[in-house]
Amino acid sequence: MTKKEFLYRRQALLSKMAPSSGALFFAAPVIMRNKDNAYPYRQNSDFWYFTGLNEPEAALLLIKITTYQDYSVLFNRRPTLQTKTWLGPCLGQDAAPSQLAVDYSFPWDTISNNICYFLNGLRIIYHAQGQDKVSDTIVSSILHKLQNGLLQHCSSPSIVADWRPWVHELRLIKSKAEQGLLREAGHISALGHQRAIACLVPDMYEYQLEGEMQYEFNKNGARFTSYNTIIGSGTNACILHYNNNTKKIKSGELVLMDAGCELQGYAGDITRTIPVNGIFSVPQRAIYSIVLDAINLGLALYTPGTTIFQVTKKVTYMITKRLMQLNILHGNLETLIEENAVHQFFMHKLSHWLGLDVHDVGSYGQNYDRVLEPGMVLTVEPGIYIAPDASVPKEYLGIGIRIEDTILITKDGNENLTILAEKNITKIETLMMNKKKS
Ligand SMILES: [Mn+2]
Repeated sequence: MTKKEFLYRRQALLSKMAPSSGALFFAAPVIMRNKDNAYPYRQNSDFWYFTGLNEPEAALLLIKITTYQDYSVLFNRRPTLQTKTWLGPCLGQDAAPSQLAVDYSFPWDTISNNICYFLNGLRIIYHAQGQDKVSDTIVSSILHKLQNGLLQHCSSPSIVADWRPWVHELRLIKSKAEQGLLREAGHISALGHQRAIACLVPDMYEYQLEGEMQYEFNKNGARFTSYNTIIGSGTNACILHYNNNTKKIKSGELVLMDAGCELQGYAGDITRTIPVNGIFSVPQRAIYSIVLDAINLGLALYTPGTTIFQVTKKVTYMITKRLMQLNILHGNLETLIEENAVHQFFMHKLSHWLGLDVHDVGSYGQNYDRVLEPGMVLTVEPGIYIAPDASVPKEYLGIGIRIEDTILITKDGNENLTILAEKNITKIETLMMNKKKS
């Protein structure tokens, strides 16, 4: 991501801000896993979007004086011998202006005192309240100081507003550079799924398959996954957010694998469901075919000008009809549609935005009627989950299948960013069979 792109993003936000205002963005805090041992650090997506700085204890302040006059201030870690020894090098104040294209940089430990002077006299402060305690505390203590005249000759902004609606609208439309990273994240995620198919054998544990994916992501330059990998074999596939990944994978089962890598902050998101012994059984194949036809319908229908609502409606109609043919749903088709009867087997949304967050920000509109535009990136992920105790013909009990791709809306349709991960029945069976031979 170039400096120019970060400057462009800040300008896009500044153009929305009122004159005499400031917007504050905070780095994510370090989160402890146990005692003095932290979780791997993940930057706050909005802070990352405007700075590209992957350090905790940092804040960006954008100030708009007038339409023609604005500047930026970064507060970041002070490079001391102590931090250098224990944490390694950090960007520091000297390098920040040239590296991150900010006008000023001050040590993080001075934020409470210094920031007052920048906010003094402004009318509005934009802040995302409730994201984390540290930033809320800093902002409220600054406002308290200013409002109560604790600093002489200083006056406080009288309005606290939220920058999220603007910023999240900006993040929804992906630039060329972002599209490139999402394409690459999709590609590497697909390589992970390819490896999983190549490694899958009966009697391995779900977490071992997870490890194979992780290895492939790492090998291709992505250090982390973009969310907790789901490897659900057998009936675990029916648990939507299953991620214990501790069960032994058995021959005859399906294994649902929902995994994606994170590349420079951008998420991959793919789900595939594979027969462990290499061949879909008749009931597995019957359900799989419905989900496969559903995703293919979704992939064909997503174009600019349509909405997630419209596409979901057509996909749901098709799934309902097909579940009736299998005697899983019965009654009158139109009534079943009206009652959304399919919801008991397909209980999540067909699509979500994807970007710096796996469930990315940006308004879906009322009832998902946001009109799709080129540059939007979203998933297509129909699923059918038949709980072990559902009232359906018994051969279908415990089958859980989801197939998920990520697409970029283009000028005349969409580009499938995860097409490399195989989902066609014959091709999956061939891949599994050739593996046995070799
Ligand atoms: Mn997803």
